[in-house]
Amino acid sequence: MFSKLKEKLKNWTKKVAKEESEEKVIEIKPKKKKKKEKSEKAEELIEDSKEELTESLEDEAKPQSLLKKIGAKITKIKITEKEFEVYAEELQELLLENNVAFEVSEKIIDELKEQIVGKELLKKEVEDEIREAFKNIIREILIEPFKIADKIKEKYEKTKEPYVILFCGINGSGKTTTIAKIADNLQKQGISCVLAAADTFRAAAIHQLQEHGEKIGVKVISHEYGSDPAAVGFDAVKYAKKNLIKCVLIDTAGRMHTSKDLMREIEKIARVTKPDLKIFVGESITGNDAIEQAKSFNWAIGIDGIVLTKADIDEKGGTSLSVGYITKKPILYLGTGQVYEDIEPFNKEKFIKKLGL
Ligand SMILES: Nc1nc2c(ncn2[C@@H]2O[C@H](COP(=O)(O)OP(=O)(O)OP(=O)(O)O)[C@@H](O)[C@H]2O)c(=O)[nH]1
Ligand SMILES: [Mg+2]
Repeated sequence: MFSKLKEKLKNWTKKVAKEESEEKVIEIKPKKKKKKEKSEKAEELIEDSKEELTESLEDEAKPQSLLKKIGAKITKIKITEKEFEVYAEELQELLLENNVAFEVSEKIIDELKEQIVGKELLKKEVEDEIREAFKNIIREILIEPFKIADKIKEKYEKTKEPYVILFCGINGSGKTTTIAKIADNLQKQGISCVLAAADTFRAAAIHQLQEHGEKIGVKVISHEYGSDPAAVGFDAVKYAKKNLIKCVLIDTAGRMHTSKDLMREIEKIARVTKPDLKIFVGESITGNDAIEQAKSFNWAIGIDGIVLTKADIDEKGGTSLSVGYITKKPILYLGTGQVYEDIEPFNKEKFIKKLGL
């Protein structure tokens, strides 16, 4: 991820450090003794030499004074706005290439500028300082995810009611697979689940969910193809309440975020099933498209969290940064493959580590 970032940072710091004009060399030299006038009296000379002897003995006892004698050189530099602009341009290009949205890249650069420009830094520390500042900005941008299992348990303990999760996203983003992965994971933690086959539109969609249900041992509530998806969700919630099942996961048909009719339909599903959590499922490889989709679904039903799938085939990584920042919603999971275990709770520090800085 962001594989060239480290390299670019190194090249740039080398360039900046070479700029003699901006360099400030602080040279600490030993304190010079004032020359005595020839005309000074002999007694004065004797007194002086006594004084010098005591001073030099004292100096030797202090390591700092030893440094003074050597005349240590400490090189410091200050990065000017002009120098930063050169770096900023290269950095922005790199961020955009790695699926970071323009708006997010601007935010990163502005923050970095504030933290770096005009600050007096030790030459050897420049690279580390920029690297640390960059990591801290990313840390701030990413929203801390919560654990779904905790939310489910919390609700169940308080109300004995099921926790309802509605999944939405465009066609083929990985909704059905993600639902099966999450349900499997929850069941393994002792949290009972039921699935709602509310994609009554796409041929074989109900069958696909039923197959997953059989494999992971989870009941699937379904109606006929072409029936009202909101009614399927409603029935699944009813079933869960009756059978004291802790979590309902509602699968929905893939829909383009630009289709008004289909967005109205998901609004209805949300109205009828009253989900506790609305999850947008997007592909991490799509970059700016995923951001536009997340924005539209958020506008239509108000999403609470995000799952980014296909992270296993995404070499860029910027989508997580951008979708999270723009929607101000946490990334809850990353889909990392096609089998049930291929799902990872999103971890900010792990993400930062992957940046390779
Ligand atoms: N590599 C990889 N493939 C994935 C991941 N998640 C899902 N897929 C694959 O993506 C394809 C589509 O997945 P589905 O779960 O059917 O997607 P969907 O959003 O339900 O699709 P529609 O119902 O048609 O809108 C399948 O081939 C999945 O195996 C992932 O994290 N990594
Ligand atoms: Mg599906």
